[in-house]
Amino acid sequence: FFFPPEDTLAVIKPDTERKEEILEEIQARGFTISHLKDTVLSREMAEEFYKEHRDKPFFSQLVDYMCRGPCTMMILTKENAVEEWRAAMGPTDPSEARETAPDSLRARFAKDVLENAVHGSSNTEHAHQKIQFIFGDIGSESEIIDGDASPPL
Ligand code: DGI
Repeated sequence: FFFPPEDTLAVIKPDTERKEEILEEIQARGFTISHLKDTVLSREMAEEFYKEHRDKPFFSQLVDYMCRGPCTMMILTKENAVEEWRAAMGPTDPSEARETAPDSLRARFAKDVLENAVHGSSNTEHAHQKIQFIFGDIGSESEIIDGDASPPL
């Protein structure tokens, strides 16, 4: 199969030890780090970022964790990046990751199911949304502009 290059949003979550090793791993696995910035999320931003989980029992813990310190926000680019970054991270819970995907980043670097070191978008639609949310206009730089469009009267 041929996969065109695509972008995904990846995050190294607060208090992740061995961040440098994770950055090296990302490159060793063939991802290009197209953009990178460290951001401390406000509570409001963390709530928006994880709004899909608003009704989960762990939501407030998750928000606390995500705004506890700087997150390293990245746009990763690679063929099939969304799926490949999910595979590189491994399962949400590191105890499961150590069983089923011992080479994955969560198997190696996550503390527990909540403090699991890394985030990655689960599909291309989320990837576009979250890249826009975190990086703003950078996320739309490859959008095709309709040159024939006339301004509304
Ligand atoms: O896409 P993932 O990050 O692998 O997993 P997800 O979208 O289901 O959950 C988002 C985050 O919420 C996850 O990275 C850590 C946290 N989380 C998920 N399931 C649990 C959890 N936290 C706790 N405390 N307990 C859970 O069962």
